[in-house]
Amino acid sequence: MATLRQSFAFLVLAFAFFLCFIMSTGSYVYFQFVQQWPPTTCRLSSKPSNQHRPLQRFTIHGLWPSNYSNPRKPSNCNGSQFNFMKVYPQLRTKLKRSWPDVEGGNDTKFWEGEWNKHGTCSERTLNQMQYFEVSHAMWRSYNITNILKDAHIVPNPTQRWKYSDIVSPIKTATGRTPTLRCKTDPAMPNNSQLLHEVVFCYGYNAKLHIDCNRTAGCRNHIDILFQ
Ligand SMILES: *[C@@H]1O[C@H](CO)[C@@H](O)[C@H](O)[C@H]1NC(C)=O
Ligand SMILES: *[C@@H]1O[C@H](CO)[C@@H](O)[C@H](O)[C@H]1NC(C)=O
Ligand SMILES: *[C@@H]1O[C@H](CO)[C@@H](O)[C@H](O)[C@H]1NC(C)=O
Ligand SMILES: *[C@@H]1O[C@H](CO)[C@@H](O)[C@H](O)[C@H]1NC(C)=O
Ligand SMILES: *[C@@H]1O[C@H](CO)[C@@H](O)[C@H](O)[C@H]1NC(C)=O
Ligand SMILES: *[C@H]1O[C@H](CO)[C@@H](O)[C@H](O)[C@H]1NC(C)=O
Repeated sequence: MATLRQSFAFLVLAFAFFLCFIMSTGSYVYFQFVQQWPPTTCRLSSKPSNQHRPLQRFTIHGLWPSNYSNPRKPSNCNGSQFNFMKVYPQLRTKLKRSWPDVEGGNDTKFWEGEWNKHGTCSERTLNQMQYFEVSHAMWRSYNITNILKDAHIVPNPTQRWKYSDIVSPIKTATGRTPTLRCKTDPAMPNNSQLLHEVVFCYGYNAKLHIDCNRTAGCRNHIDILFQ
């Protein structure tokens, strides 16, 4: 009996330590690599429109260490602050192509914001330089713009797509299920949503490309516009 109680206490203690460990390491389980469609970002942006760059190609929004139970967490972890010098000139040139600030025009500020909010939570896995290098490599690994184009999914003011219409060609090309995120434009009819982002998921080390679970990024049973 005493043994049983002891082992129970031990289990409780071990579990408590485990929780502390998880919390203190900025617990994330996998990465969401988020690419955005700039025209949709710009359309719903609150920043001055003279700074908008609605590029007709998918660009990086961010690489987000994520938790299944709370996809918005963790964030703003206690890591090193953004240091522009870690983004050496060659990397900067690459990021200007893959990770531009399409709504505000200050790329560095965008990178800073993403690092401070998300990158700090996975710093033990990816230091600042690796965080940006790996993100750029992920962007290069598949060209979503071209994958969709090859499936005849191109910007169009009226054509409507089902969620699966857009996911299928990406899944075929990458071998993994992405997640889509949509935005609703209040100026548009109620029954439509705009494709905004395509998410790839990666394992804890940001190496293994894995299936994403479908999340509440797009509303169910409502067609998607890609404009
Ligand atoms: C991640 O999920 C676990 C399991 O639900 C939870 O205990 C933990 O607090 C979450 N971590 C963060 C940072 O949200
Ligand atoms: C862009 O943002 C960076 C980082 O926040 C800042 O240091 C820099 O002054 C900004 N540049 C301009 C032109 O506003
Ligand atoms: C995808 O292709 C388009 C044009 O074909 C190009 O503008 C874009 O930079 C490419 N993206 C990637 C990730 O290579
Ligand atoms: C939008 O749809 C909701 C139900 O989904 C309905 O209650 C509302 O009246 C609609 N609004 C407009 C402006 O069509
Ligand atoms: C998402 O998928 C992972 C891995 O397959 C699984 O462990 C997790 O329970 C799923 N979470 C949800 C919310 O479906
Ligand atoms: C970062 O946070 C604490 C509070 O700022 C600080 O003492 C230390 O610099 C770092 N550690 C943590 C956990 O906050």
